[in-house]
Amino acid sequence: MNKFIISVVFIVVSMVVLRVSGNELIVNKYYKPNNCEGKRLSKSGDLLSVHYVGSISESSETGEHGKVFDSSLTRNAPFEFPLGVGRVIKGWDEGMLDMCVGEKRLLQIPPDKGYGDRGAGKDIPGGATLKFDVELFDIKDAPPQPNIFDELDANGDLTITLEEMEQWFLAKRQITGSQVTTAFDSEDKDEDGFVTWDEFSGPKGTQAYVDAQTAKINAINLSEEKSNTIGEADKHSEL
Ligand SMILES: [Ca+2]
Ligand SMILES: [Ca+2]
Repeated sequence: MNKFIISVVFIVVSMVVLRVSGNELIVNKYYKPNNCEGKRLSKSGDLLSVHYVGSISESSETGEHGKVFDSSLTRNAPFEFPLGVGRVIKGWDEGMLDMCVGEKRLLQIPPDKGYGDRGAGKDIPGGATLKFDVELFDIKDAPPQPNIFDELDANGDLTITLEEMEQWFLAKRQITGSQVTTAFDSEDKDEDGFVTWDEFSGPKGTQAYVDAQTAKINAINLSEEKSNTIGEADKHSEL
């Protein structure tokens, strides 16, 4: 697998490095097909088909540098996933936007856009920076995804409380008691007692859902402010 990585690194046709700052996602667009211009580009909600090799980055603070932990090549089948809906790690959702079929990228993914402090499996320890060599094979329209976040967030305030999660599981008759608490704790990454949309790792719609929901919340707040003001005015008129 290392051979594969080394060979693609040397067949560098074009190199565009997007650096944001320090511990951020780095997207190295090292190969673009000639006919990429004007073609369909991957966007949030699309169903992507990719080949990938995942390894521990040379810049990682933990783990064995260069260690390949997963590869679709060994399975000989591209991996399919909906982009931008929280079904894969953030580094993928953000690092594979605006790609055309045939394009190849190297993603360097910091822990907070990868597997965080918990890690995953024996080869990805907590705090690991990951490197993914990805090639896009196909873009399709994704079937509509369920928005489990929205189902969980019963009062629509864009945060999930333990109580909301308990109610949801109660209705689904899936898990109860301490199992729900465990599920909740694993989602509430900053342990503040609320699961935000960013924290939630399940199917949760796209940014458009968050924007629409935020607009609703703002509208409600505004009308509450108004009725409070009217209430105040009434009080004064009584005086
Ligand atoms: Ca809520
Ligand atoms: Ca939280």
